[in-house]
Amino acid sequence: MPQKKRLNVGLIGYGFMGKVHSNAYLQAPRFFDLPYQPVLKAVCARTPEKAKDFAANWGYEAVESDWRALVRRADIDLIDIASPNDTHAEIAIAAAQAGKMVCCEKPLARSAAEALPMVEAVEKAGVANMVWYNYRRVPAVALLKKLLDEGRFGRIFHYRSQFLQDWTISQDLPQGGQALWRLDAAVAGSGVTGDLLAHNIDMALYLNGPITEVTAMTETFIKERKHNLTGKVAPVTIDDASAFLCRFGNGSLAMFEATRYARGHKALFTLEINGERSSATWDLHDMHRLGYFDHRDPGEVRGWRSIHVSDGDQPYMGHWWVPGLQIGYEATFIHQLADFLIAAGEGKSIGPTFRDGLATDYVTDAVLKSARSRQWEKVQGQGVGHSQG
Ligand code: SOE
Repeated sequence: MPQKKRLNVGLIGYGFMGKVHSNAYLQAPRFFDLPYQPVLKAVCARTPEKAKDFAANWGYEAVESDWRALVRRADIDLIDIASPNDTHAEIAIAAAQAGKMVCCEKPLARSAAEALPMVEAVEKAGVANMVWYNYRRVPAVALLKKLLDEGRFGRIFHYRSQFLQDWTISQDLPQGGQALWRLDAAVAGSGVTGDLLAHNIDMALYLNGPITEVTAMTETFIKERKHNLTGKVAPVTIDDASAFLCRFGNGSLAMFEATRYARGHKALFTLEINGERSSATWDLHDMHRLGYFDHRDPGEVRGWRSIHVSDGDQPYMGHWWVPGLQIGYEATFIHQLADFLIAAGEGKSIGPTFRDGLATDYVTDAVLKSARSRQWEKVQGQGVGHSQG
């Protein structure tokens, strides 16, 4: 086998996302023919003991405790940011200035204002970049994108999407600190708007194009929680639930909802799209299935098809097992990394790039603004995205 170019990865953060990304670096070259061989060079985290355990488990060669030292290392080619949202901007800008490729966990930043200099930095440096909006790479979603691009749906009238969870219902759950920083707006930027709706929005921009205006409502059901860093009970600063109506540039109307208070739902990401000729449905709990209705089918047999996207000629599936067998959540990150590295090898970039991440941040900003103003709000920065990747 010809020698592949080594790509030395420096990972920042060792939580849930650090694991998922590390797994992708290990698995992607085993299932895809990539121009690079990722090497797990160093992991960086503030707690050295935990970072050492993480490094030993995943096979990182070294541990760093200061991300600046990691970024300065000449032997690192790619910086992967899997640390909390308030750290993304500073690290990404420094990494771009040091000429590294940069992969960043979603959302790109806490606001579009914070994300914009990140986009400028990667574009000025000309470094490959991407945001880990992994759900675009579910095979059934990739098939839906292909069917839309083929024009099978005709004019689009409606788009609706939800992301439902239930893990913050208990009043006793504290906020802030490690693992629970998603409940602290100073660190996360917002609650479910930036954490969950951002996924729905990225997917919608990818499938259905730009969103022009929104009207939103948010709610914080539990107003006070103990803060892990101070030990004191403090006001809750995040939105627990967020819903909005919007208009897309293509004239379609949409409804979006995300919450962490939908008892019984753990990660129910759903979408439906209705066009003039066809409709489609998808949900993450049954992620291999694409619901598809085509009005042009002969009347006698016309009806909803449930396509089990697991055959070798369907997106990504030819790289896995034999037809009909399933893959999981982690595979979406493997697909994204494979697409990213193949494109980088050709000097190209694939979406979601930082610029695409910025487009999503503009929409989440408008949602939060509208929830405060109780008015329709225009989405700023129209035309900043969206790549087709
Ligand atoms: C929140 O619970 C969370 O882990 C998000 O942060 C992820 O982005 C989402 O994919 C699953 O839910």
